[in-house]
Amino acid sequence: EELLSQISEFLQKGRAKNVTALVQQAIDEGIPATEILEKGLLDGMNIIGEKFKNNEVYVPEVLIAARAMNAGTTLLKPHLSSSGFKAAGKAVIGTVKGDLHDIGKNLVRMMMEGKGLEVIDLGTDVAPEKFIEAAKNENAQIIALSALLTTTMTEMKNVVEAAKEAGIRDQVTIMVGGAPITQSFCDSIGADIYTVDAASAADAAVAALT
Ligand code: B1M
Repeated sequence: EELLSQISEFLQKGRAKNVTALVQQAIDEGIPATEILEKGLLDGMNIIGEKFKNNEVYVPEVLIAARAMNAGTTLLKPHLSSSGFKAAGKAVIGTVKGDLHDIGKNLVRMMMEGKGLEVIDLGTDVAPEKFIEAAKNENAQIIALSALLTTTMTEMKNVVEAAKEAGIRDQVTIMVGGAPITQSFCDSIGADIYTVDAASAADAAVAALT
């Protein structure tokens, strides 16, 4: 517990080296990866998020905290992947156009990979045409979209429309998620699946493939 709150505190300070060292220590001590993620890394990110909202910290601090977060989750990746059933299938994933938030998207990718899916990560600020082009070229069954801003979530609708225009709408499952996304938003834009977190996104992807 002490160790996990230290991880949270170093993450808030953006100290990537300390975060990775302590995450490794926690893994070595046998603390479950999901616990390290939730009570260490995500706890720290939530506190930063609150302070960001209240103007107690600014973009540069949040950015270095996010780097520390991504460093920590990369280390956790092999341990997050749940064993058991592995699905064969391909997904393209990205954060929508205009949106640079990538932590949630990276978690979804890791969890999907943990379930055996091949995931093509298009990164952040991805235009609708890019998603469609990649899905076609890669023969992906799933397009997974992440958005963190109320101003960019509307781009998800453009991806659905682009899939229709390209004639591939029936061949792909379009998944959406991110803090501002809801089930009713998903329904309203004609996407297929909304999930609240990365683990359920991976489960839903597997279900969609089988
Ligand atoms: Co930004 N930011 N940010 N930010 N930022 C938020 C999102 C915000 C809520 C902060 C706030 O004001 N309280 C706010 C959005 C307000 C709104 O639109 N309603 C905000 C803002 C305003 C901005 C800027 C506009 C600030 C500015 O410049 N003035 C700017 C926009 C830049 C841009 O994108 N064009 C900006 C910039 C940044 C940083 C670059 C500094 C940094 C991002 C760095 C990075 O990602 N590499 C950043 C961060 C880190 C945040 C907060 C603090 C944390 C986000 C995060 O990573 N959370 C965030 C505040 C907050 O969320 N409390 C905030 C952890 C992550 C694991 O959660 O991504 O939600 P999340 O993923 C979750 C679920 O949503 C879900 O799974 C994950 C959990 O398992 N999920 C999916 C995500 N994608 C999914 C896809 C799925 C399924 C589930 O299916 C496909």
